[in-house]
Amino acid sequence: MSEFTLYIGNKCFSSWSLRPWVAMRHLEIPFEEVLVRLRTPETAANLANVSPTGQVPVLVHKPLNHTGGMVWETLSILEYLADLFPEKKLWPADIGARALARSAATEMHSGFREVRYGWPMNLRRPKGHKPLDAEGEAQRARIEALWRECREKHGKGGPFLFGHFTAADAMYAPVVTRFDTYGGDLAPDTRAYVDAILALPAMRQWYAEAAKEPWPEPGPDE
Ligand SMILES: N[C@@H](CCC(=O)N[C@@H](CS)C(=O)NCC(=O)O)C(=O)O
Repeated sequence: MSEFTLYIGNKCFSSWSLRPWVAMRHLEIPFEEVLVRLRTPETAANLANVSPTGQVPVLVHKPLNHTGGMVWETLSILEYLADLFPEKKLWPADIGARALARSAATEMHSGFREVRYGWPMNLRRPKGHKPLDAEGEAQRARIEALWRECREKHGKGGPFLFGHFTAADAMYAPVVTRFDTYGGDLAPDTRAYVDAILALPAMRQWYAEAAKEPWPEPGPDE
């Protein structure tokens, strides 16, 4: 039995859940997962049993007595894993790259609202270009500029934002799915980064499990 339990939502659309899940799977940190089905009349009560915020993801790590074993908020889960597993290099080693990776991850955690709402993650939705409003398009351009900056400055060693896979990639993984679903023809460097994330075996597993979920998929614009 693993020391870790990760509480997540529906794989089809729970974008926040995907972030720590893909990091843990990709980095081969063993964990058990518990899916709390979202968008049902019982969801709020079920989440209240496992999450101090009524939201997922929540990581439970039994040896962590201080908070009853719970770590919540996506970025703080990734930070906790980075502390526990320094050898997994969840943040780049170089201090400058690390600062950029943390800035990019935090910008994602606190922003890009119009992209998130205009292009909601829905892994069952057929691909097709969906324009965003002006604010959303500006945020989309900012995301691509940020990816470009990370890749140009620090991405020489591999296909990810900082070469090897980091917490910044985990934070942008659901955004990658949105670019793939709604973005239409992507700039070549954006396409290459999107394809690198989508090709991860952990991402393929998440997509496959999302496809098997027996519940009705979200509506076309959810
Ligand atoms: N700031 C939170 C956001 C988490 C969040 O919004 N989670 C959604 C699922 S993706 C949720 O639990 N929603 C509760 C619900 O749908 O009832 C984090 O970083 O983890």
